[in-house]
Amino acid sequence: MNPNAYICAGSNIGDRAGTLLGALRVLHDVPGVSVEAVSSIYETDPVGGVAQAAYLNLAARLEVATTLSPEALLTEMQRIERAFGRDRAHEIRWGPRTLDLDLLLFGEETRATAFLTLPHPRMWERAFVLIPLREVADSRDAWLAEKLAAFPASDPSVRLAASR
Ligand code: A4P
Ligand code: MG
Repeated sequence: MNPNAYICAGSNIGDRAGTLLGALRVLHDVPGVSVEAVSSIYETDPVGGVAQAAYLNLAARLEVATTLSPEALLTEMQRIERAFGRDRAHEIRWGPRTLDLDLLLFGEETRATAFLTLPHPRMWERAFVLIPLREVADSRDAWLAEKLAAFPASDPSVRLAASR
C-alpha cells in the first residue's frame, strides 16, 4: 500500500491563501503525489522570535507512490517554494516567507540528515502544525490520531480563518 505523507504549509507575505492553495495544486501535479486531504486554513501567531506578520497555515495528507523517496518529495516541495517566490538566500531563519512547505511525516520513515529530518523535529511543539494536522490524519495511521489526541484541540495562537 502507498504510504501517507503529511505536510504543513505556511505563508505570511502576499496573497497568503492563494499561495497555499496554489502550492497544493502544483504538488498534486507532481508524478507519484496525490493530495488526499486538506485542512482548514488557520491564521497563526508567528513562532520563532522574529517580529513579523501573522501566518496562514494548513496541513495536508498526501498519498505517495512507493517509487518516490522522501528526499525526492522534499526536493519537489523546495522547487514549489521557489516557484512561489521563496528566496532562501535573502531571508532569515524563522523570518517572513511567501511559502514554507515542511515535510512532517512520510510513512514510518525516519531520517536525520541536514537535508531531511523525519519526523519533522519541531512538529510536536507547534500548535500551528498540530491543530490542522488533526483534521487530515488518516484512520489508517491510528498511532498518529492517538498521539494528536494528547494535545489540546485549540490554542489562542491558532485561529480558524477558512473552514475546509
Ligand atoms: N529540512 C530538514 N528536514 C526537513 C523537513 N522535514 N521538512 C531542511 C522541510 N525541510 C527540512 O528549511 C531549512 C532546512 O531544513 C532546509 O534546507 C531543508 O532541507 P527552510 O524551509 O529553508 O528554512 P526555515 O523554514 O526558515 O527553517 P526551519 O528551521 O525549517 O523553520 P521551520 O521549522 O520550517 O519554521 N510561525 C507560524 N505561525 N507559522 C509558520 O508556518 N514557520 C516557521 C518556519 C517559523 N514560524 C512560523 C512558521
Ligand atoms: Mg521550513
